[in-house]
Amino acid sequence: MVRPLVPLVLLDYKMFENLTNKLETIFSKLKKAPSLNEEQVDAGLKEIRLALLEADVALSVAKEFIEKIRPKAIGQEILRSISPGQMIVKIVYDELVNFLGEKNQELNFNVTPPACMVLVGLQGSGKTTSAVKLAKLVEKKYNKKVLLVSLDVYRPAAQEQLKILAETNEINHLPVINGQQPLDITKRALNAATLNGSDVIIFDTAGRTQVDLMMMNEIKQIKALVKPTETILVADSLTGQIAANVAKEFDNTVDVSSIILTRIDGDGRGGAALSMKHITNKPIKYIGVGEKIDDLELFHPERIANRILGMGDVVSLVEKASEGLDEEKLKKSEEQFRKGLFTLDDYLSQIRQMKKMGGMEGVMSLLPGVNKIKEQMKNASIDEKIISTNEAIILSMTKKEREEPKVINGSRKKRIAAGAGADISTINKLLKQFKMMTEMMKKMSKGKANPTSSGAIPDELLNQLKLK
Ligand SMILES: Nc1nc2c(ncn2[C@@H]2O[C@H](COP(=O)(O)OP(=O)(O)OP(=O)(O)O)[C@@H](O)[C@H]2O)c(=O)[nH]1
Ligand SMILES: [Mg+2]
Repeated sequence: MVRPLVPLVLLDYKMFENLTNKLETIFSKLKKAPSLNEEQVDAGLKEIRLALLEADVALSVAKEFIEKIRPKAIGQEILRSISPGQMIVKIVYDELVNFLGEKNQELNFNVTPPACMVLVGLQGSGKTTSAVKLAKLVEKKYNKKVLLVSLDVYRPAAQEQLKILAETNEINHLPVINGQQPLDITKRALNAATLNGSDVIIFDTAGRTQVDLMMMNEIKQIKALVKPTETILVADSLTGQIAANVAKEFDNTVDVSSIILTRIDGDGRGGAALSMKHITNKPIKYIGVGEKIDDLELFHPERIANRILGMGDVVSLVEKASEGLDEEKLKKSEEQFRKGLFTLDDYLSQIRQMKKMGGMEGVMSLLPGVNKIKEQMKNASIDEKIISTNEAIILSMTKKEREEPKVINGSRKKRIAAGAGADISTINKLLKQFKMMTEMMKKMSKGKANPTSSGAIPDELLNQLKLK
């Protein structure tokens, strides 16, 4: 599609290093259509499936997810201001967010106090750390008195670990009695909570290197005693597929009510979240984003979806594009352009669209993998002000001048310069830039230049965009 828009000219040269890039390549070979056709959707979804697998989503989950999306994507109208590739990414993203569940899921305290919460999970998944983080959060956010209890009598010093963390962070904890077994500790905790008026008891349990029967039985017994409002599975997002299988086993055996996903600050690509949600259909309520006490955040499906697709913020770009761009105007200027009637007025409206999208910087910051272009632009010292200056210059022109820039002679330039508060040389630059653009557009419309082939802004155009 020919796009005679300044911002989109730049967008066309952006470096899509990942998914969108692949999709664009695929779509360039497919026939253009006003809405996504089956061929496009199939080709796109193939890439999406790979992206999901790369993000550690379990194969079965990825497959199922793709099958769900397919019928929704076919026939979707493609916004004129974005490409089919971006459209597919947006559809997949929305679906991912939807699928990952609601954000701001509240913890359940709905019992006569104390409300008991039991944290379970594999060894090293982050249970103890999360127990303390959660205790702090419950105190701060819900203004409740918490008692922290360690039931990990198996790993040496595990109870001591919780005690130290609790003391450091000034949270009540049940004193350790050496040799006492988990069920007895649990009973003692219930008594202590009643005595000291705790609203919530958070139980940290022992981990295992794998799910085992004894561990599960113990959890079942504890649950029977305390009737928890929450049985929270603490799962390490870095373990990807394993985490999903573990989630399933835990859920089948001890019936999990919600999930805390830890180490979201790490390199994992978040696929575990999708798998886990898919397999257990239990809400992910919080995510661990670091080792410190405050590093526990409410789960935001958008962030995980972003991470899974590794898209930078293509999605907000698409959203901004659909909000900010006037489809009718776009269509008109595209037609104009095809007829060789692209004017400075059209150019002006593009400049304004670009401004709406947050200027050059704004547009660039939304794109994934554009670091190279950002560098390129920085080195070329493109001045943000160029947008406003060009706007002022065009606004100082008469209608005729905007439609037929070639009539702009020396005296007209002087008048425009005075009106816009700009130098004649800046006006010359703008006119040259405009001329170059129209020439480039003409070439593109005749299919002589493929803007996405090089993946970079051509030097000529870049030089023209330099203000100084
Ligand atoms: N970066 C990061 N580290 C975390 C996070 N959660 C826990 N950790 C770290 O992971 C390590 C293990 O955490 P623990 O809370 O002791 O894990 P656990 O599940 O209680 O381990 P066991 O009791 O041995 O089963 C610690 O070094 C924590 O600081 C997180 O969200 N991000
Ligand atoms: Mg522990």
